[in-house]
Amino acid sequence: MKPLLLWAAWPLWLVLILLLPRTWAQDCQSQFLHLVVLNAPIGAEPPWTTELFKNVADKMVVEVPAGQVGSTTLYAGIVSQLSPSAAVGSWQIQMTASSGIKVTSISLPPGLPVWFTRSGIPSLLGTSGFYSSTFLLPGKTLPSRGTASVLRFTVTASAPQGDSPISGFLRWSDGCTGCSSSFLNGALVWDSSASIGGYYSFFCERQGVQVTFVKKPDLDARPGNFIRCDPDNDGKPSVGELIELLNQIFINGLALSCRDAGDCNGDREVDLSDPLYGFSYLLFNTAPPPPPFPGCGRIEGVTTAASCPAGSTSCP
Ligand SMILES: [Ca+2]
Ligand SMILES: [Ca+2]
Repeated sequence: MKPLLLWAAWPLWLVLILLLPRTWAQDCQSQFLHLVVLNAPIGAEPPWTTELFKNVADKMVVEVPAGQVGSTTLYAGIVSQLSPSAAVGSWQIQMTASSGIKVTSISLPPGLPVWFTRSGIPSLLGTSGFYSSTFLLPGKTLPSRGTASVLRFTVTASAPQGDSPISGFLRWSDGCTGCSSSFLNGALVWDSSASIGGYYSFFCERQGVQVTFVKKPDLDARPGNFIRCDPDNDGKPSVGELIELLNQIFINGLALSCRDAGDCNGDREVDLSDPLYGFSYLLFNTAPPPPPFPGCGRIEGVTTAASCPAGSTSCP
């Protein structure tokens, strides 16, 4: 390819460059500091490092009863565990919540280090994100090998829970409110021995956390287990209950607690053919009912809570 053609193909090169892995964000081993998202608060006393990383999360799934608005609590933690010289004097975080979730509160967890104070007001709460800054008390630094959870925030679903999952991404934002120069995703640390360039350093960080609210399974909506051709649910078929099934079909109307148990031939209907199928099996030893028979069970995708509610039979 001639040099001229190479230059003409610059849009292709640009795309390739943009697709290169962003290794800087994952290269945690070379960083002094980490900003992590925790799914649980951790203790107030050192050593914290092991517990911090045990609780690190990059995605959370929260079950929510139908109709309620989902909510969960996350913790931001700063870890300075890789270098004994990585002391932190103050820090600042910007976060943005994508649509689907919103941040509804931000606070310092109670009972955690007394050397924190907060300066700066949480703002822009909601899907547009928020800004907060936290400073250590004068003369204090974080321990050089890990620290406690430092910020607690509540993430709430943007709508009541329905059948569909509600998902959003909480991420550390681009840019810096009040900074004279822009910086990439990150929390900001300054007045710190971990600073790079004398002013601030970037965290080796989780880019954020995916929070997904899903409908909590309704236990009453589960299908039950049953034995086919056992319409009275006593564990086995009998002539007497098949006569009763005939009565229901022709005279009284079906009154089966588990409709599937009356479907002796397994064609998903309960009609005259079912007691006849059962009589034939019991009296003339013809083919047995299809599964679930003679033990308990259900047919996935066929048995439903409507056709055989949980607890409607003697089956476990
Ligand atoms: Ca029976
Ligand atoms: Ca049938």
